Amino acid sequence: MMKLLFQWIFLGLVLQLVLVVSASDFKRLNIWPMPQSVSYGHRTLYLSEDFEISTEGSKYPDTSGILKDGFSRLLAVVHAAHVTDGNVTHFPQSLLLKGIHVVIFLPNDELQYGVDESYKLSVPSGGNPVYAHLEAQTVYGALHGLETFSQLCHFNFTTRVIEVRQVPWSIIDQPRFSYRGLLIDTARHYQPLQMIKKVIDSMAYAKLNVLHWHIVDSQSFPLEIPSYPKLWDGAYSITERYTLADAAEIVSYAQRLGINVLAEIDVPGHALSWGTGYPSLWPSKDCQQPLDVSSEFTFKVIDGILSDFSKVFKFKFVHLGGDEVNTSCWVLTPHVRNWLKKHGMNASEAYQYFVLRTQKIALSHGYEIVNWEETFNNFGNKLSRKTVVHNWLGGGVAERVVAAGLRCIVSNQDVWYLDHLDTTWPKFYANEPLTNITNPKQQELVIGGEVCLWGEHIDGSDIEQTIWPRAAAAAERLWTPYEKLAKDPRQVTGRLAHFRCLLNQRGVAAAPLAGPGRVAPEE
Ligand code: CP6
Repeated sequence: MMKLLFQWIFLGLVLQLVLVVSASDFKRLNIWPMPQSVSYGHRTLYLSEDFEISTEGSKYPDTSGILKDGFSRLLAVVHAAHVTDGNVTHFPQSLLLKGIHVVIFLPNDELQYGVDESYKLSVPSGGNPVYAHLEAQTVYGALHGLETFSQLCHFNFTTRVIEVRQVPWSIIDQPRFSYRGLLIDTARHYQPLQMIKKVIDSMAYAKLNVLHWHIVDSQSFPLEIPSYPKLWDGAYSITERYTLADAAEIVSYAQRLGINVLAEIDVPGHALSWGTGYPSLWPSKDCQQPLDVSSEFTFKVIDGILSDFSKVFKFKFVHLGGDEVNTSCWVLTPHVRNWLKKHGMNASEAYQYFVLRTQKIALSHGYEIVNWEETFNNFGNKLSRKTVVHNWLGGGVAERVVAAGLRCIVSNQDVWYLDHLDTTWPKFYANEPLTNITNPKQQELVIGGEVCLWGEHIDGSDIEQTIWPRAAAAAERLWTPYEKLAKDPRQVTGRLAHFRCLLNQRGVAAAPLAGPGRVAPEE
């Protein structure tokens, strides 16, 4: 009889535990993007006032201070929301989280495409002293782990200290795609250096890892190019410019957060501003783009730009554009028309010649190449095998690109263009890069995706609320294993709303999930 009673009590306890865990599943598992695997309990620990990082046993020397800075940022963000004026000393030692023990297995901090970003994070439910444990192959995996840890921390308004609830935690995580990008456009509107850095900070919160910097375009040329110093005569003004040192600062700032910078020159179609300083780059004074295909000087300038780029932009890819090329200027300008005739080319062959010659220049500077999809659509079989084709014109091209054995980045304008204000976050969430691609070898060629914020209508005053929270929806699509993604985006509304509040608390002007042009998923 007693035995039966105990059995019932035991069963009751187990049931209760299961219920607590499953009931809190939706409400309280507020990590964004969702990790590959998560388990947690129902106890609480309190962050010690001298919460510290320990790196004992780590192979990584952190000579450049990347991990140390990552830990400082962790402390800053968990303390950002409120003044933690509570006193933790009355809690038993066994409930005080003393620090986080970080073990990194690789000694170097080279950041490149495909770097190992995995990590394992555990927070025990007690001990003496109590330490969280973080293991990663690289310091960049460790930074992701610190970000996840920061999202487990909550301010308690009664005790006024920071808690880690739901311990013990055990999290194993790694990204689904290696390329998780955000495009910003500093040619249509200049963005101050500080704003670009702020965008980079916010990308790290969502575990995005490539800043695609569409630096220059037809409207302006803000970047200094020492080889051809008059190019930035095409800047909007004397102040709306970046020195090459500014660009190097952006690259180094991003790298320290695990983010690569993909620099773009969009040739030959989106380059009118280049001719402000060097008018001979235009076919003529009154027909100013695309760049003059008939002139050797055009390719010299491209070579100079990519040579200067290679000193600063260390990502293995450079973006060479190649989209929206209207060749009518080439046909209408007498000296270009004569050149075409002499070389037996029609305008579309000249477009191909331009793109392929530019690819060779980029390869000679050690870069692999990204090109917008028109290049593939027009002469895909001629592109260098080191080309990644960047989709934008809608769905469907990725299947053809990977079937042709080339790599692809997905940025379908119907669902991943942030400047389209009427595209709602559930659409961002639901866009699946591997749609209709079932062959595993072909799936591997889709290296990831990118959300694009074109700058025609965006400047420093509204860039953050136009990026967030919608970019975060795409960030989960690109990070989280397919099986763990919500089939219906409405299931993640609460968790995404929580993440956007977190962004607000960290000083990022992320917009509400509902509002003008951002319709709530319930509607
Ligand atoms: N600028 C450049 C743009 C766009 C592209 N390239 C663009 C085109 C259509 C839409 C949005 C952006 N503004 N250089 C296309 C890749 Cl809808």
